[in-house]
Amino acid sequence: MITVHSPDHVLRAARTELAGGRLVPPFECPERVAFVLDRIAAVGLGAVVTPEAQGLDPVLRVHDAGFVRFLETAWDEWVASGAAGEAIPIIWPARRMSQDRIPRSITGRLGHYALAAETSISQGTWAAARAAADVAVGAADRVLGGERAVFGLCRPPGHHAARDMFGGYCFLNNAAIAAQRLRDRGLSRVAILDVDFHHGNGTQDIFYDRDDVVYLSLHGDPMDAFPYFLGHADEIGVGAGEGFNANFPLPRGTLWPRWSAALAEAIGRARRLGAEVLVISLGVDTFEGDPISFFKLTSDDFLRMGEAIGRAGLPTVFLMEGGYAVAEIGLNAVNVLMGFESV
Ligand code: Q9C
Ligand code: ZN
Repeated sequence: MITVHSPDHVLRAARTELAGGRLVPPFECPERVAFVLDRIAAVGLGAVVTPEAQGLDPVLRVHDAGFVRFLETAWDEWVASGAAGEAIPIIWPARRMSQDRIPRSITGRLGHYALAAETSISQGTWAAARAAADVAVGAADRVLGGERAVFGLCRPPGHHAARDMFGGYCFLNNAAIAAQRLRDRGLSRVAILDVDFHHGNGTQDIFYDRDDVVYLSLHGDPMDAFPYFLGHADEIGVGAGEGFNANFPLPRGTLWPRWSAALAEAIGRARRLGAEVLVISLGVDTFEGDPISFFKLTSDDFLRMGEAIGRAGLPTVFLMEGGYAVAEIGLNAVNVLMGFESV
């Protein structure tokens, strides 16, 4: 399997994440990709190629132009405002506050465009986020060109990024950008299958009223897990999109038997809805050793996950999302790809 990868991911190297009332080194760090590349080389998965630069057109197909402009300029404005640390939002347009007037101040705009406070904007964040979008498009284009499956080693991840919001370590929604690319280049129905531990609130948001991109997600029950305010089983889509969104919230301590039963249901749904291609939001933070999640999948379970996805028999774009047990992320992510290839 070909891997698409951009060395520019290292430009996202924030020093701070707000966690437990402290500023700590971010869980979402550049070493994650280094471990995945090491494992790809160790098992001889296949060639690693650099993506073509795409410009912003594929990004603007799914993201708000004002939001994209904000991401582009936020760091420079933050520095110009005299702040010493990284850019972290401190206030939001919460209930009964105006949602539609976008403040002039960088602090006000951070609150307008953020959905969470753990994710600081740092120097280089925008360049890395753009490179991850190029990776997603590069992977989609290779599947359009006839590859059975391609791995886009995206970093930073994307599935929490909504049309006009960043957070949860995500800035641009790589999976949504890839799915839209597949639609724009001729496929009629795309299914995004999100196996990251967290619900992909951003992806759901982007496609919630559409029937041409199905969103299916297995994740920690939002009553107990980030992003807390989306990802319930009764969120089924709206308007033309009704019936084209399916959430499978699962409890603390979920093991392979229960997780894989939900996976089988999700894959069955994708097939019945007529998906021609799968985009997999491949987070491996479902691993038993993940420091911020609460499922209990083993490294061997990731092989079985890949096999189950392979048995769907559809062209597949894998895109990296989360996974914070850094020493095991390569083993776990590449196990999914090897399981897929074994089918
Ligand atoms: N103190 C992805 O997996 N909350 N994002 C973490 C840890 C944010 C995860 C709390 C989790 C975001 C792509
Ligand atoms: Zn995650």
